[in-house]
Amino acid sequence: MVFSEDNLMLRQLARDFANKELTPDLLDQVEETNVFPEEVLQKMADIGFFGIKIPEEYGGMGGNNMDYIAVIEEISRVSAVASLYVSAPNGLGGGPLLISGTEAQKQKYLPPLVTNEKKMCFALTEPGAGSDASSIITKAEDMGDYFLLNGRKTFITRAPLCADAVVYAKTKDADGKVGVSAFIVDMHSEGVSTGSHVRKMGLIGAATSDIVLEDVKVPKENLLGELNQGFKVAMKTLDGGRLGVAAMSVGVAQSCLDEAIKYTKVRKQFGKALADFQNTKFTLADMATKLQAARELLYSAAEAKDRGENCSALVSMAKYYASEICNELAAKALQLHGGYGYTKEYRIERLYRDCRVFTIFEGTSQIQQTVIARSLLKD
Ligand code: COS
Repeated sequence: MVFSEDNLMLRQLARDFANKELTPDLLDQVEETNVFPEEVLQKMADIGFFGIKIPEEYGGMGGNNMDYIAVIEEISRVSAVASLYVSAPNGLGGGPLLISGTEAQKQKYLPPLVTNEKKMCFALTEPGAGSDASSIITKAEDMGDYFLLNGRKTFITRAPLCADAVVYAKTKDADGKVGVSAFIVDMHSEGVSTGSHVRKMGLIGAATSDIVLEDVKVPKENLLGELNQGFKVAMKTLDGGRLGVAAMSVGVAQSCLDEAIKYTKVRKQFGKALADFQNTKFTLADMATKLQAARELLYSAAEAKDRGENCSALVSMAKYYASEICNELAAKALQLHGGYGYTKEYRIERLYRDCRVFTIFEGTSQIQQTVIARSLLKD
């Protein structure tokens, strides 16, 4: 793997930022309050992390996927929840605009995402449409001057914090993926509400909620992409998003390994450090090997995406493998901590909770397997 000098500098910048600014005290406070302080988010935006993949003409860095995953990996190594705020404008938030926005839409919506003036979320999932994303029933009726949206989106990360949402809705009375369109919905419009925050197991500090749409009038110019072609935009956006989750998984998995090494070197039982037991050595070696394999897979998927290849299956492999081994490493690292790992005194407890969703959100492991298998079996 060859990294450009710019890429290495950006990685170092992200590592230094995470080590300096994302302090244990701050992260404890985030867990206690379920709020990520705006001033820290603003610092991330000021450095440019919210616009890594956004072209320079819209205020971003104009970087590539390798740049993006380097930053996500380094931030998530210290705080998975902080990395969600970096991934959103570069991934599920800004992604649909970059893929299918008009020039006017890009000019209006992308610069405020980069500066953190506004946040945007991705609203596809519904109570009855999770993995089966094409079975959404939120409706958008063409009323002549505007679209009228009705429906409910669920598990929308950062919804309560967002100024706008990209909402997927049916614009045609047809089954499945046919007739899905994307809309930019102003979250302050009449008829939009978010309901109460979901009480989650991990990633505390990035509020998640439903988005309820009751007779919401959406201006015609807020149709994103072509009418009835929204499903493909969602899938393309998820390719980018899944790469981000793979990077988060590698970052958190690295942290699990770091914690396991640190703890087993100092914890003594039966007269010697845990690290001196062969079982521990074998476990650490196994963890490091799987982590390295996940990292190589992540980098090759990002490189393929940067070359403009059709790499949905490779991205799914990276997301599938990295998120699964991240959970495995978290469980093994916690086991090595024994009873202490089950307490909030040790970082591993939070890492274990935070990464649990990596095999679930932006497509479960089983959805990634489906995407991979389809690419193997297609004629
Ligand atoms: N890039 C571009 N186009 C894509 C694509 C991709 N990655 N994936 C699918 N498409 C296109 C297909 O080519 C197809 O186009 P045509 O109708 O022109 O043939 C269309 O999109 C529909 O694709 P497909 O037939 O594969 O749709 P399915 O309904 O079978 O669904 C899965 C496919 C299951 C993979 C999809 O529903 C999915 O990813 N589900 C999980 C959703 C998810 O990740 N939710 C998390 C939300 S964000 S936290």
